[in-house]
Amino acid sequence: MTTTPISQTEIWRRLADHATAIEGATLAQLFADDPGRAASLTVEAAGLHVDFSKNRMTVETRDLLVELAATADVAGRRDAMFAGARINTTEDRSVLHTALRRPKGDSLIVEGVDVVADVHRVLDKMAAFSDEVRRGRWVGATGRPIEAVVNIGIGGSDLGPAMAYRALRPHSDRDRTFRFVSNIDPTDLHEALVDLDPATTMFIVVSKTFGTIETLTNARSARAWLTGALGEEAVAKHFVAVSTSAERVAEFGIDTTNMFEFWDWVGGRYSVPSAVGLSLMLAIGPDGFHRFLAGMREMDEHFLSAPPERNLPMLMGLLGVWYTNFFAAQSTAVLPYADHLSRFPAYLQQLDMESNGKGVDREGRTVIVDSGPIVWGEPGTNGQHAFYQLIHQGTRLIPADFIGFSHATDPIGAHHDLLMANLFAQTEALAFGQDHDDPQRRFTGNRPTTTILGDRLDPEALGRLIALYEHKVFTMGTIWGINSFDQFGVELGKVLAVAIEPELAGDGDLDHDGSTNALIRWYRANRLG
Ligand code: G6Q
Repeated sequence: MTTTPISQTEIWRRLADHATAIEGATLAQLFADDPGRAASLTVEAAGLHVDFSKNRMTVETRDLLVELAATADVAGRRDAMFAGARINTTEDRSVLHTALRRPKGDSLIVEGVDVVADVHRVLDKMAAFSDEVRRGRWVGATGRPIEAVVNIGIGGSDLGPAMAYRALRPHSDRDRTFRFVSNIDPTDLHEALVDLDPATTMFIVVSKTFGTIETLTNARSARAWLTGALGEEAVAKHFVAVSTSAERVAEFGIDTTNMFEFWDWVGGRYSVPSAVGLSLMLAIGPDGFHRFLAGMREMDEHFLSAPPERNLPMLMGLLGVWYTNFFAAQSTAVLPYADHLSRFPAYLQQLDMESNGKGVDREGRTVIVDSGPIVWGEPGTNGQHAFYQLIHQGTRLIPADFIGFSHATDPIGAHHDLLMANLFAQTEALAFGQDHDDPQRRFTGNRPTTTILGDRLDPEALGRLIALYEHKVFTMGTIWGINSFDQFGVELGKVLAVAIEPELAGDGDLDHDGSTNALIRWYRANRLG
């Protein structure tokens, strides 16, 4: 069935008219006109307090955006995703990361298989393994317990666990060291291993396909480092794998009894709640990991059941579309006022830009309006002393999410109050600006922000935040008619370098364009010098 592109619908035209009508209204005016604005545009749900009122919207905008969601059938597609329909049409797959956090005892039969039972079989295996390692009962080849865990993976097999480990470090077992190796640049592996002892080091090789060149190259070099010290037999006690391909894991030389399975219906960038999160479970323990899953589930249930006008991921996604398509915003900033969330923006870059960075819709047509925005950010207050200048006084409109917590993770003196005072001050200044006779010193204000507050950065809160953004991205992709679950742009990169690598060490003729030929010749001439 062919659908009407969203930009040709009646509601899109009404939104365009409405955008023109409220374009001139400043946030200062909107607050003056409606004293109840902060209350009516704040949503308290799923453990979060989210203030949308400093956005360039009115209640009427919200209601029109809710109509847009209905026209794009966000709710229908959401239900289809949760039920296991093959909504990833280009790869003919279900999209079931939400099944990864369903409780034990639930059941979801997809094409004859109870996927929730499968999920818990693997979660139980992960928990048993984690307990062994954490209690020192899993010993290495020389009989010593594991003191360091090195996760080898890239993209979706790295960003989630690396971000989540950093976010939840205070909840982790501090006696053990955790490292994450992703880059093919040899310095990444070198730095990770330089002070580790092979006898007490465990490697987790994480690759959905077990065919990714960076991961396999790093894993082979790690194996050589281990076996050089402890011999070939050591692999069985020091290497485990996380993958969908038992065959390739066995081929690599890892015993499949030490393999933790996941499924092709889990996209890489959505995989941290699967076995891909094994390093996180080793760090924070099975109970901590289950709390993380419970937080995700809480947001899933909210996304499934809350009415659109109080549905956090839907509202965030709708606002994302509002700014991208009606205010020509090119980027969006995510600014966590929690240093432990320092990798959260990088994680969201993949989640959002790999999902919605597409120019063709599900039906193969060119998407004629802008789609996925550029996502960026750094923790506050650091960013304030760097790039906030451009958000305050630059020429571009950059909607920003400010994330903060009422409790400090590591309380010291008045630090946390100062941190949060900065968050509140920034959103106030961005919205209302500051007048000045000197235009250089003038802050025009009217710069939109959404403030997302939680109680404390614990496993549940991290789970809620991740699921919040997953469903935000889903909402946006659905409105644009995009398949948010494939990544052909990444796959091209996986094959291109393979052809050039042997040319670098050779001296044969080159058949690229003039620039690439010259660059390869320069490298050949200089690489051994
Ligand atoms: C994620 C992407 C991509 C992928 C990596 C690693 O959604 O598909 O980032 O996760 O390329 O792939 P493997 O896990 O197969 O090694």
